[in-house]
Amino acid sequence: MTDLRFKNFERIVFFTGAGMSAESGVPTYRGAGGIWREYNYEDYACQRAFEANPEKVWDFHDKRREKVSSCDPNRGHKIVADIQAKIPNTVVVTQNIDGLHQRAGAKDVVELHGSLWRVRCDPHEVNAKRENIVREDFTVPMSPRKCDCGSYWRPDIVWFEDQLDHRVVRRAREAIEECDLLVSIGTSGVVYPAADLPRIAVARGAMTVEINLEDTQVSHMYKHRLRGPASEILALMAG
Ligand code: BV8
Repeated sequence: MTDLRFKNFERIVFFTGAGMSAESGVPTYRGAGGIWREYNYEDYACQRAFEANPEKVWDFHDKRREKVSSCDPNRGHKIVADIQAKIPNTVVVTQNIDGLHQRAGAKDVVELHGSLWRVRCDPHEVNAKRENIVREDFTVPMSPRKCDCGSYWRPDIVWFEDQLDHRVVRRAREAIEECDLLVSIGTSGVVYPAADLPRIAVARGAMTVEINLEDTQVSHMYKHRLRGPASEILALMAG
């Protein structure tokens, strides 16, 4: 039986999804009570919807800010941060926008889909020079909704049909190319290009583990599939 405990590895990548934050009370996307079951992303979480009705899109994201700010990192988040502190070449690559990895103490988290706690002003023009300003913002509700240039701040989130930031994707690729263990935690693996990234670790012959409550569309590609709540399985691997 392969000993999957973290202490046997030197370059670990944690690849996380909404299931990582489920035990903190943050709703997932597709599971029971999932966001996309209640809200159609085409009305609340895409560039078209934002241009058509920025107030409505901000009302939706303020609800998410309220919810996430009422949640705390769970034991799983803390174990991931703790392992990163103990095994320096540990990188957290997340699809989550909730910032709970960082609140648990994880450093340099690679946020593939952006963050609920960052805003940007794309059309920001100073003296006809376009400059995209991006800044952290932890106000709940988000205020003021408009930048001093008069445009609406936009959540710095990668919505569907948005391109991912190529610099962020490169950081994720580099970490996964070098890892000797990739642990996928709480993701259904249905959204691309994120769902493709763990394949790099498989191709490199790294040890690959999928932690999830149930089988997913991508379970077949993992050497080990550990079933149960993320925090419990992580505690076993941290033993
Ligand atoms: C793009 C931020 C170029 C937003 C998100 C190739 C094939 C098919 C389609 C495409 C393709 N390439 C591109 C596409 C289109 C699209 C896509 O992938 N569509 C899918 C639905 C088929 N991709 C895009 O649009 C991407 N951009 O490609 O740009 C382009 C441009 C124009 C036209 C085409 C292409 C951008 C995608 C990013 C979207 N943003 N999030 C927001 O939050 O508002 S995606 C969002 O869903 C998450 O970030 C995550 O990435 C994804 C999946 O969610 P999960 O995190 O996995 O959560 P889910 O609820 O699904 O699952 C939870 C899992 O946890 C379950 O398995 C459950 O069992 C488990 N679990 C629950 N509790 C626990 C647990 N496990 C353990 N313990 C527990 N306690």
